[in-house]
Amino acid sequence: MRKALIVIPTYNEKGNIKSLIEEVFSVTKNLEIWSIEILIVDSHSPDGTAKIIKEIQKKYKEKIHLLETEKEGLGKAYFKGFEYALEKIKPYVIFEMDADWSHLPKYIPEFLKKIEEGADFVIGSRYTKGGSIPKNWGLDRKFFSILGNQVIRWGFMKPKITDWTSGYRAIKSWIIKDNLPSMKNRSGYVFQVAMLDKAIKKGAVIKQVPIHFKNRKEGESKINSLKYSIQTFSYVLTHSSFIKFVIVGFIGFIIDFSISFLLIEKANFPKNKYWLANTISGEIAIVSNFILNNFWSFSHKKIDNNLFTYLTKFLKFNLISAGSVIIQSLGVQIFTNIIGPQYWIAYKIGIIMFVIIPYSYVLYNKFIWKKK
Ligand SMILES: Nc1nc2c(ncn2[C@@H]2O[C@H](COP(=O)(O)OP(=O)(O)O)[C@@H](O)[C@H]2O)c(=O)[nH]1
Ligand SMILES: [Mg+2]
Repeated sequence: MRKALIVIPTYNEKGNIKSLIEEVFSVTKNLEIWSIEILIVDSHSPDGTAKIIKEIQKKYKEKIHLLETEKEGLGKAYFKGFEYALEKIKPYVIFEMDADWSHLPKYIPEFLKKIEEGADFVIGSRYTKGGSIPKNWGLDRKFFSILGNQVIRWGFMKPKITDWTSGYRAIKSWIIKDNLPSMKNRSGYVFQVAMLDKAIKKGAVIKQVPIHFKNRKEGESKINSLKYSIQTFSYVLTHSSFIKFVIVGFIGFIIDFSISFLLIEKANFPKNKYWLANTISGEIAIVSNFILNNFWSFSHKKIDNNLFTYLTKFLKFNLISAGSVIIQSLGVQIFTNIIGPQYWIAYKIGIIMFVIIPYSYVLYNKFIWKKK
């Protein structure tokens, strides 16, 4: 039997937790290769949630664990819970699940099936075909959740992952073990986003299960959407390879432009040597882009420390960059011939945004900074 541990953080969930625990055991009782245990992480709920757990522990014995922590938010509760789970319970898979019946236990077997099929990390997605959020959510909550997920999804350029902030997940323990040390100070949604981002960067196989997310049964929400949205947004800005790659491209553009300007205007390169000035500035920008991408944008996929690999990859990088130049010049010329010369700057910007950026990002990922 493989052990699957459902970690459920609770703060004032006395109206929900008993029936939820019973439902978890009821929907999983026929699973053949999985033994299910539950870890409740309760932050000294004043409503006496822990007392209810201690009562129900009499019935389920060692199947239910209780960890009592200080009230320091959801991220911290998960952090402490995971630490405890890895040290004391040693499960094969760890679930995250809310206590308020928003995450229906009936989906647990589907998550486990995906794990059996080879997934390392299964997300219960509200934003995929077959999933949903409650219709009566307020406009602000809908706005933060839907828009936030789109920003994260496209910021990380991972369109297949539709729900980054979902708190209903099954994760293999090795991922949590690897990631936990860097998660200590992550709170709320950022905790969820960071855990998933790090798993992807480690090469974990990610799968989704569609879920209908329900309104909480009893009690009230404790999450502050605006605060978490801002934190999450800044996490994406600082951790997305794609966004860093765009910034590096912009730095390259500035370098290219300034050096050619200096050579032509200040060092007085002769007219028939302008091509040389632009070649020098362009190549310096390419070298800078290559280094910045390797040590910053794609630092999780850094090129092996081997001179030959470096040189071949640098050569490929030059070829891809040459491709960009050709696409750009041809594109501007084609639009100029068709529409007219007056908008050439718009053509150039459009081609960079919609052709060059996706083209080079895809090729870099395919040929230079490949998944290990
Ligand atoms: N242990 C612990 N659990 C918390 C804390 N804050 C929220 N939770 C739990 O986290 C889950 C999600 O919280 P909830 O208020 O429903 O957030 P929402 O669904 O985003 O509105 C619930 O099971 C809460 O009881 C906390 O500080 N400590
Ligand atoms: Mg809730």
